[in-house]
Amino acid sequence: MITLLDYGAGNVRSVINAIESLGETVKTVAAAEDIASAEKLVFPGVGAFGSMMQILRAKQFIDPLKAFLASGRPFLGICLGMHALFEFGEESFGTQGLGIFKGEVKRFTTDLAVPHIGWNGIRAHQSSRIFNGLRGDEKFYFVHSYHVVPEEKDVILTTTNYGYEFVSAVQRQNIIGTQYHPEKSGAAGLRLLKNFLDTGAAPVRPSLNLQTTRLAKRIIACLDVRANDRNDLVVTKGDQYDVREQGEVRNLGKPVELAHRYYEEGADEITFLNITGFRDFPLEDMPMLEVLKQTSRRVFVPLTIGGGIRDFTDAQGRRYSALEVAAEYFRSGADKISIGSDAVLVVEEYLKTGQATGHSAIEEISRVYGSQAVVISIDPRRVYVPKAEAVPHVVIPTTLPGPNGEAFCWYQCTIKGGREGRPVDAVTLAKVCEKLGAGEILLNCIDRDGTNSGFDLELIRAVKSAVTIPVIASSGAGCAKHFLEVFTQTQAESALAAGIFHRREVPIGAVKQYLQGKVEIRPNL
Ligand code: 1PR
Repeated sequence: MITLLDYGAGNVRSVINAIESLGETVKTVAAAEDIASAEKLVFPGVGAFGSMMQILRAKQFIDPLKAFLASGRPFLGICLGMHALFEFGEESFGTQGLGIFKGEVKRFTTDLAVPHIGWNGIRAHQSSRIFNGLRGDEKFYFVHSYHVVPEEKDVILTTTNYGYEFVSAVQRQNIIGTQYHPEKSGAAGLRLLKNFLDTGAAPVRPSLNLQTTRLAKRIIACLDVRANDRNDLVVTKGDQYDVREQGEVRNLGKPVELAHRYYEEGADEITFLNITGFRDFPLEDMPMLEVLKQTSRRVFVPLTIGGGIRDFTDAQGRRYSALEVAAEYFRSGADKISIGSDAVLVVEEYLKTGQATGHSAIEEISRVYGSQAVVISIDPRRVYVPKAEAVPHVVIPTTLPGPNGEAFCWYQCTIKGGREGRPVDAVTLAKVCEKLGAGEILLNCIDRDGTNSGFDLELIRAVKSAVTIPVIASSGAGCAKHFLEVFTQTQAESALAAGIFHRREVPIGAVKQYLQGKVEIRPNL
């Protein structure tokens, strides 16, 4: 029996799922006595340091936690759960932590994008049972803006490089803390969790002790999901967003099964897009929530879900906010949500006044769940113009001239799955969304979607150079070489594909094999 400290600040479902997948049962802490009687305690902290400590105090968990930590029983703190072990958190003006380890928690001071998001390596500084069976070049999933700075060097278990070397795990006897999320780190993460639970295992040090670690470029599998004409929920795929073939919605498989296949093949993340979400309301479309719940029980990499995230009033006049819709997705197992159509309308409103309302879906969801949890999915279409001043939008010169020899183009944002063009360009949209609190851009391209002709590098460069948040290049992947192109000829942090994976033309493993040694990636197992 593993006891899990959930203090009610966020989604701990994925940690429970990961532990249960190892054949263990999980009991969540309901009262202080549950901490006192725990055999092994896992503490996956979520949110901000100050509010975490405040809730722990209000629930009178501090003393039982300190008593547990002094007892020598096994403790694993994940992310903020590790931060809690230290004396002070800079994030909340010097809020006091549990003070088990001397030192503090500081914000990253680097020119690189913060939060540090994605798969990075670990360098071992001491032996530990958690390294059993790990090679040493595995990567783990990080998502954080703060890191610990221990005063006592002997507690440092691993370090990781992001602009500089920071402490990514600590251990003293049976107290272990990791900055990375084992529950989202695929097979290596599950192994690490299993090692933590296996208290009898001997401490080892991974054979390969890397001198420096690097953040990997991510390969993402995307599943466009909708009900077909027989009302079965299927993964479909369009050609330039047209998903019908001879009148029928293309059926490329079942969502949960396909997601699991991609997880096993080495996808670094999985994205589900509920492509009819703009007209069906997701909270009435329960199958999608069920897909997410089932997937998160078997897939241990980050999951993103998009489609229908907006304010909505149902037939009975009950109003739901976009935040409520997102909350339901998070509760069902999503790590990030993606906003499409609504983001375009929010940006149009913003551009009228140049003022944020503070109440848009982007602002509200990022305020509660953090910017790293808010992705903006852009569906742009290329519009050719003869000269740069032709339209009041961001226009770029193109090396692929238009039908009348036009040497310039702009990228018009669309809503409702490409059905309606709007007077906003993709570069401006990305910039404003970043300002409003979005943490990542999923950059599709209707012209390239389903064509296998390669990513639109001009579009990706234009958007990437306008924002500091990570950009996921999407649409057009036809072979492994296209991934190399996008990673070497643009600054995109991730690349997403759908058709080539669904049709088994190019497996994810083959893409990674091709990239190995050319681009930093999370290696195949
Ligand atoms: O507008 O917030 O309800 O969200 C709806 C979401 O559904 C948006 O993210 C939008 O991109 C997506 N969507 C709507 N209609 C379609 C369609 O295809 N008819 N899917 C659609 C867009 C997603 C792409 C695709 C890549 C890679 N397709 O991400 O996966 O282009 O494809 P490829 O590798 O085969 O070229 P809202």
